[in-house]
Amino acid sequence: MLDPKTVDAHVERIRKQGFTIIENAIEPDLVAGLNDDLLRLERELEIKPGKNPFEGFKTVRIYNLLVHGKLYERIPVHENVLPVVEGVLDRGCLVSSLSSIGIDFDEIAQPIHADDQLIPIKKPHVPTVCNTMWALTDFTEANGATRIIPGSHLADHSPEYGRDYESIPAVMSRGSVLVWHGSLWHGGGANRTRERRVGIAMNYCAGYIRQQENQQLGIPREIAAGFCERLKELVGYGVYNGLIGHIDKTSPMALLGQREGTRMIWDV
Ligand SMILES: O=C(O)CCC(=O)C(=O)O
Ligand SMILES: [Fe+2]
Repeated sequence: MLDPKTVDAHVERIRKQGFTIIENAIEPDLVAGLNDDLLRLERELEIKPGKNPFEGFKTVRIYNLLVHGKLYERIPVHENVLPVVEGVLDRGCLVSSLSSIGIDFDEIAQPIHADDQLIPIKKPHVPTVCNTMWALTDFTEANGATRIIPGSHLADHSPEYGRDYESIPAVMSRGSVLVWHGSLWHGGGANRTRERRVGIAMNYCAGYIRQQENQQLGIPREIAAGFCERLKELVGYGVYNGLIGHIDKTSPMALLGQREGTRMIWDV
């Protein structure tokens, strides 16, 4: 578990340069388990590579991972990553999407973009999105490590889609995690090696904006009922600041059979 000083240092780096890398954040057995299970899912769900320049033509993505087994429930709440995200957004943050991204040989670089560029608010702005990339293999310049443009989260606009920008590769070892401000300009790299670059895109957003993947409708309620309490909150069964997301003045937690403990705004 990260100590508070280390968490603060990562949050400060994200504030200043737009990103940080948490080295060796994930236990090797979890990395290995995820790698194995993603291959199982790819086979069983017959996942095929993307068919557009954004998702890639030689890139395999599996979405909505929380419906595919208990192993994936360990990702959003990970104690070496979530505190940094909470420092950037706040404790009311939400899971925005959870998917895998496997970049295969001969894939070209993804267009540089900002993950929050479809949110129409004037830039630069406070982080509304905070995304993380778990390296399940080493990330190298040659195999498609995420390309980033340090400091670009402070720009007053998003990148022009399809234009070339100078960027650096977020090189990191298997088990490390890249965390960035949603306004940072970045994109997946080109893979010139024979080995797949595997990452988990664990994306979060602020508790007051819409999640990219609809977690409450996309995850069957019986599955969500089996989540730990923090994960239930993170997928949207909590309320933000005691108000946002309520149902008839109560927390949606009640839908999961959870006894009501949330202090609502009206109780204050
Ligand atoms: O695969 C990567 O390294 C980055 C992917 C990405 O930025 C995205 O799909 O939004
Ligand atoms: Fe992205």
